[in-house]
Amino acid sequence: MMLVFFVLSLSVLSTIYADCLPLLYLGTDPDDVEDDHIDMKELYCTTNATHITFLITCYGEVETRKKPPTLPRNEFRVYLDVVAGWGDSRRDAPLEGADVIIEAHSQRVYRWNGKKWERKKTSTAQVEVEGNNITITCQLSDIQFEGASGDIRICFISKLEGSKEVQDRAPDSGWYTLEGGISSLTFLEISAAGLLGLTLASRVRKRLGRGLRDSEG
Ligand SMILES: [Ca+2]
Ligand SMILES: [Ca+2]
Repeated sequence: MMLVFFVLSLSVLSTIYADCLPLLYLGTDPDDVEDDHIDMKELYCTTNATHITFLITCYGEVETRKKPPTLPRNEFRVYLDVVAGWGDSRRDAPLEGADVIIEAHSQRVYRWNGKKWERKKTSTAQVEVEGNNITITCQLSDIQFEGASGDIRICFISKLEGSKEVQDRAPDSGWYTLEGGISSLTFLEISAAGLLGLTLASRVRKRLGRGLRDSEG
């Protein structure tokens, strides 16, 4: 058993060494929208010491604007619930409890100020579209990271350009959860830098143990 863990830990380490940004799989969303180019399929997230990146994969090729920069023509938003007990709690809020919105199509970042959504003018998300994928990167400081304690909840929404109606939501209900928040991921990366390999191995062991228990239970 120990040997298996050791080998697995090594392979995890080498994967992380390779690019220093382990992609964390958040989930798959069904083929539930007629327009494949705004139909979200797989959602990922990754982070390093300073930035967080989201990856949206769609069922079809993402349509882009004609003029540079290459941004999605239709609307893609990432909703984050970073600070527990704070956020948009209006009755008609599309996502109750959200406190940050990142827009892929406009590169804008909004924060909930207690009453309404306020654009953070100093923040610009870096957005890249390639085939079926959209990557959205922003600084950790832009997403109220300093206020984060515990889990971070993430939800993605897509709309046709200018449409009032949401065409796709991923997940279909609830949120994806980044367990332990960003600090746990950042910690993973620091570990991968070779400072705390053993600690990482033990974390992987714990995680695997939990996975095994979950699959048994
Ligand atoms: Ca979908
Ligand atoms: Ca969906």
